[in-house]
Amino acid sequence: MELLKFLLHIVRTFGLLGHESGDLDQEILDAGGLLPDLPSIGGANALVPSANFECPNYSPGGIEENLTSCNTPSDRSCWFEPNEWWAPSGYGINTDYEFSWPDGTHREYWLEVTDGTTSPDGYLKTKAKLVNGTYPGPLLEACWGDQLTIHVTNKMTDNGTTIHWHGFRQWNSSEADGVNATNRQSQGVTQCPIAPGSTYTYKFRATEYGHTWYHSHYSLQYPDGVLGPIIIHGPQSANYDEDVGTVLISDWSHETAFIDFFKELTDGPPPMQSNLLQGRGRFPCVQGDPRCVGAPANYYELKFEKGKKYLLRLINTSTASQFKFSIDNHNLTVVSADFVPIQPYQTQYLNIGIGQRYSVIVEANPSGTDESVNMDYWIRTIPAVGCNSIQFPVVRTGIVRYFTNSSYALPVSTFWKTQVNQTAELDDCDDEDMKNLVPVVPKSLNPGDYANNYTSDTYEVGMTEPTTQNPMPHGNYSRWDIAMLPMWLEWGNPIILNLDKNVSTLSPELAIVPEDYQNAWIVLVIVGNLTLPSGHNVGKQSIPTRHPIHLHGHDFVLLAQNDTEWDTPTWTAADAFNNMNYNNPPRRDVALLPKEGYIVIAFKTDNPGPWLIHCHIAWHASSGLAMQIMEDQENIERTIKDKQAIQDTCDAWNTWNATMNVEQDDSGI
Ligand SMILES: *[C@@H]1O[C@H](CO)[C@@H](O)[C@H](O)[C@H]1NC(C)=O
Ligand SMILES: *[C@@H]1O[C@H](CO)[C@@H](O)[C@H](O)[C@H]1NC(C)=O
Ligand SMILES: *[C@@H]1O[C@H](CO)[C@@H](O)[C@H](O)[C@H]1NC(C)=O
Ligand SMILES: *[C@@H]1O[C@H](CO)[C@@H](O)[C@H](O)[C@H]1NC(C)=O
Ligand SMILES: *[C@@H]1O[C@H](CO)[C@@H](O)[C@H](O)[C@H]1NC(C)=O
Ligand SMILES: *[C@@H]1O[C@H](CO)[C@@H](O)[C@H](O)[C@H]1NC(C)=O
Ligand SMILES: *[C@@H]1O[C@H](CO)[C@@H](O)[C@H](O)[C@H]1NC(C)=O
Ligand SMILES: *[C@@H]1O[C@H](CO)[C@@H](O)[C@H](O)[C@H]1NC(C)=O
Ligand SMILES: *[C@@H]1O[C@H](CO)[C@@H](O)[C@H](O)[C@H]1NC(C)=O
Ligand SMILES: *[C@@H]1O[C@H](CO)[C@@H](O)[C@H](O)[C@H]1NC(C)=O
Ligand SMILES: *[C@@H]1O[C@H](CO)[C@@H](O)[C@H](O)[C@H]1NC(C)=O
Ligand SMILES: *[C@H]1O[C@H](CO)[C@@H](O)[C@H](O)[C@H]1NC(C)=O
Ligand SMILES: [Cu+2]
Repeated sequence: MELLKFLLHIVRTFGLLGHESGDLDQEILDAGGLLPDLPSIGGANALVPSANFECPNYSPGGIEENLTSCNTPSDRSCWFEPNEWWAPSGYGINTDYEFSWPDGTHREYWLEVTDGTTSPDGYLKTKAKLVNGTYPGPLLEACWGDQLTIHVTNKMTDNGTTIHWHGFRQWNSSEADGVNATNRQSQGVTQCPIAPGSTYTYKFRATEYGHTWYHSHYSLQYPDGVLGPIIIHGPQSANYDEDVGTVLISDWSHETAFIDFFKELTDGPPPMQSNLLQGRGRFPCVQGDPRCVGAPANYYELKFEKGKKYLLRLINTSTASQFKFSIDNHNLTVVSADFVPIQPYQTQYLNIGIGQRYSVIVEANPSGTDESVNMDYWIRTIPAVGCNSIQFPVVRTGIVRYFTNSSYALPVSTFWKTQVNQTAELDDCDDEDMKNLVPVVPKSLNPGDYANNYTSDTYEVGMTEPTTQNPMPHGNYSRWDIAMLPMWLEWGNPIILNLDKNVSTLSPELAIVPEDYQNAWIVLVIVGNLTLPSGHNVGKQSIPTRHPIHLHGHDFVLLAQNDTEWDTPTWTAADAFNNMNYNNPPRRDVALLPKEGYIVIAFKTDNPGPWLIHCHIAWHASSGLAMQIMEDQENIERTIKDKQAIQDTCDAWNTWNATMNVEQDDSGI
């Protein structure tokens, strides 16, 4: 019960910092203003898929030369028609992309990471870090099966960088996973950081399709702006007319994350100032503050034509906040979770945890339509109570307008509140219900299939607290952990260059967990450690909280997600295992570990590599809530295509650092 008090304390603190969460039709924080004639869907950041992207007839000279595209507005499930010689089953939503994908073509992209300034919410962030000078960074597009070559150049002056391609399985290409090594006593994962002035080339195949994001995995760099969306064109499980592209939902801090992190270590979660939709927010600036440069003129807008169906590709790129997404008077039909196509289901709100993605189809057919009046509707992103620290949240963050009936003024539409139990809906920050996330391509496991049983593979997410006898290394702070010790990597010496070593001889701070199996199911039980560390202070971050857990290298199956305690006399681990859903459970790459509860996930060891598993709350990952799953160690080496490039990157990093003497101040990821 004491725990509950802590939580209430936090909730109230955040409430005081911010708004009255219950009042969803509060006055808008800034004038907003009348909106002039607007550009087409998407707006300034060019996050819209190119109209003429060559997909799926994308491979002149490749095997697809002889295949016929079949992806049309009336059948989005089809990609290539069956062809007796070249693809007897064709390619489409029922293809198991873990084993089969079109040949695709080769696409090459160049990205530059720079220091910069940006003001997405009208307030200047002076120490931003940007991809190609923009926040969010440019949209990368490809087609299912394409081979991607992406050159990343570090043009910053005082940071290394690495880019992680979130959710890609990186089958046989762990060297392209973009997870650097950190510092002094420990070692990195799949590469060294790219030193200023250097370039690293990532090569991998898009065996999956859908949408995702790329982001820096160098320390706390992504909250400062190093991220952008990716679309891999492919089939969908329901039909739509237009793809309006990726929609990024995020929190935003005016301070650099490197500084915010010290607040996290010393005082608990630092406040974030704003929330953004598609890189736009509205911060209530104090007049005369020189950093107050004015909010973006327009809200993020979608222009709808009545009767059409639109595909929205939502991504939560937050640092620490949870939201609910909704559009007044419009249902959302959810068709994919992360990269995995699911049986469509309808909802009015969608909970999106950090790092998670959902594709939704919105039919331009609002409830209660009266075509004699204006048809403009708010898009809302509501920070979940108890799951955000946004000081000045703006609930109404975007607008849907109908071509024929728009007022071009701010909408007067109201929240779905007449149709739901508002109290119940707002007072949580949960994942979508597991029961709704039914993959199109079914996969099941037999309870006897797994190599490790639950007793040997349970991990407790907890907080390691320094004591007088045992001060914490790397700064005497409390740190989150999942593998007993908070992770601390060594940037200059990644694990990928140490594959000949026995894991047991490496530093425990690297948090390496060997899984030396081939084609076996590995079941991981991840539970919250409910024992508070000694010396725990009310209000500190060691309060049991929710953690969005992300695994690299695999889509995992989610066997259980429960907000009650693991392995109690009345509900033992054996009871839990007997009651899990083994029959086509949800598959994805991020799942929320409920506060004080547990998740049970499983994956098949068919992709040799050192794969990170970590909390996607940036503060927690930096603090140490991460471990490296060393999958099938003896076979990793043969999957590495260009070891020299990895070595060269390390040499450049170590040379640069020899003069800069960069201090690693966090786990490294
Ligand atoms: C396409 O089919 C033609 C006729 O069967 C064949 O000559 C050609 O090699 C095929 N193209 C590819 C890329 O396989
Ligand atoms: C990023 O910027 C570089 C340098 O201007 C340019 O060559 C490249 O095409 C840009 N990349 C994308 C994806 O727009
Ligand atoms: C990265 O750059 C920020 C300033 O932009 C600096 O505060 C931080 O110490 C640097 N950290 C590392 C590890 O390079
Ligand atoms: C990875 O390697 C395995 C075994 O060699 C092979 O069957 C599979 O097709 C490879 N995957 C990719 C994406 O190339
Ligand atoms: C940089 O090099 C110094 C020694 O020259 C070392 O102490 C430090 O850990 C290195 N920093 C990183 C981030 O590798
Ligand atoms: C993004 O994830 C964070 C952390 O789980 C969560 O607080 C936030 O509400 C999510 N955003 C949306 C739009 O769901
Ligand atoms: C939204 O979905 C609900 C439940 O499926 C349904 O009753 C309602 O008619 C739908 N409303 C619209 C506007 O489609
Ligand atoms: C609405 O939700 C609250 C909180 O969960 C609950 O106490 C209340 O009974 C619910 N009301 C209805 C009408 O379901
Ligand atoms: C399950 O774990 C126990 C204890 O670690 C071990 O003795 C047993 O062999 C394991 N069983 C299987 C099937 O792995
Ligand atoms: C759980 O937390 C307590 C207090 O911090 C700690 O003593 C204990 O070792 C933790 N257990 C595990 C399995 O991490
Ligand atoms: C969650 O755990 C409780 C016991 O703690 C159990 O009664 C319940 O069935 C579990 N829920 C699911 C969905 O497994
Ligand atoms: C990469 O190195 C930086 C610098 O220490 C560190 O902050 C970051 O956590 C590292 N990333 C990984 C994945 O090790
Ligand atoms: Cu966490």
